[in-house]
Amino acid sequence: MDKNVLDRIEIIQGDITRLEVDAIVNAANNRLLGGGGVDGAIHRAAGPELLAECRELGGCPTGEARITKGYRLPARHVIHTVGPVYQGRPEDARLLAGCYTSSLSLAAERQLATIAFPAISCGVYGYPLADACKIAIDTTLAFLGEHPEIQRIFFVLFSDSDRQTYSAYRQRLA
Ligand code: AR6
Repeated sequence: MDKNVLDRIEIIQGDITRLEVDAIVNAANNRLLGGGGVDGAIHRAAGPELLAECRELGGCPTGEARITKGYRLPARHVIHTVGPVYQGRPEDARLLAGCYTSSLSLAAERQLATIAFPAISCGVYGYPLADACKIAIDTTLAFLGEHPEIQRIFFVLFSDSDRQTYSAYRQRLA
């Protein structure tokens, strides 16, 4: 693995709504009108202006992403992506990888240099964390290799055990 690329990803434990980055990624649903989990936390912290902008977007297909402003968040933008509900199909992995690629493509288009991801689909949507972690990191590393303008990706895990799973996988690649 190219060390420079691996050095551009950082794995941390914490609340993604607190991060001062160019964009945080939201694990949303197809309607993009808020919900529980990280989606609820982001809408609460961003304020009602976020929901108002989301209403204009008219939803988002699974595996794709849309971008809004960050409003009252420390992050400048929110990239809303919709992960698959885990059903153990090969399609799930393709859709989850699509969430990372679509989100990173939007960031690159807008020249955003620092982006933070939660563990998309790993809460209510039931994706096994160890499988999702490989997809998240492998897809992101491949994208970073082709996009030197993206400086830093943060993977923000809510629990310490989830952080350890991500850190262990990253270590295997070093
Ligand atoms: N910061 C970082 N990670 C968080 C935070 C936070 N503040 N809060 C939760 N997590 P989930 P999904 C972690 O369920 O599985 C919503 O209702 C959490 O521990 O938020 O993609 C949407 O509207 C888990 O590891 O998202 C959709 O309907 C991860 O974020 C549905 O849930 C994702 O858990 C999407 O489900």
